[in-house]
Amino acid sequence: MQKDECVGKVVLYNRADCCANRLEGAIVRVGSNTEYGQNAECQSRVPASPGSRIEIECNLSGQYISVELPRPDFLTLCEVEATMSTSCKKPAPSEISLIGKPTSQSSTLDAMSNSDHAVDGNTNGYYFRGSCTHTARSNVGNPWWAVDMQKDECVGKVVLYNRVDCCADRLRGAIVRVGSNTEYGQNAECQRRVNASKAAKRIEIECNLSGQYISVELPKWNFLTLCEVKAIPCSGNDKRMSEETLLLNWLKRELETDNE
Ligand SMILES: [Ca+2]
Repeated sequence: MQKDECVGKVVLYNRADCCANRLEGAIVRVGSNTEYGQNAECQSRVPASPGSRIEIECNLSGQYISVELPRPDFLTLCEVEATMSTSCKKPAPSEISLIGKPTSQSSTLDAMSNSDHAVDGNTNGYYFRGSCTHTARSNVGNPWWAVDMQKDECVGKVVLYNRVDCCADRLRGAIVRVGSNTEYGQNAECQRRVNASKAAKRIEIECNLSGQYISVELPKWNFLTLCEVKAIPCSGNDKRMSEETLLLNWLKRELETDNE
């Protein structure tokens, strides 16, 4: 639409000579992300046995309207109309910006490995491109890295970008925490640790925890390198869930410990 609009309803005009069912289940989205699949879904999908004119309630703001079939099939639209509204909900931000927020780490190898390289907005995993962190050789305690978000945030997910030129396995078993204790090791653990047998290039960890600090800690001594850390906010439901999640996580960990 070339600028942000508050879209009340989207009207789809379906093919009438045949094949009307191909539009069944289609997802209409409105938002400003050019990766349209990331934009918010309207209030309903195209129903079964759609007619020739389908109205979908949206009340969403954004620059783009997209229509997507949730399966491989022909997508035909004879016309798309949008009615404007004044009652749009503000879309939730898709990321908690960590760029430029204060960071720290247990030790720093050299000038190329500063802790703020994990929040410089660059996910490049080649260490010598200078956008990754790197702790020094030290046998004092487990290595850690932390960012101060400067206010309480509900963190739905933490995304870790691992080093790719070598040494990806150093991140195995890493523990991600979110909380407001400046002794980061006291904050609640996210729902799982980085896989203990293989660490991927990009690792998503579900958290659904609130707090001012995100920290990443290795469970034993090794070099800790992070090429970027991103945080995705909780969705509304996650926020309500976070207390229960804390308890469930604790139970899960207790059970895992019993099994070991
Ligand atoms: Ca970086």
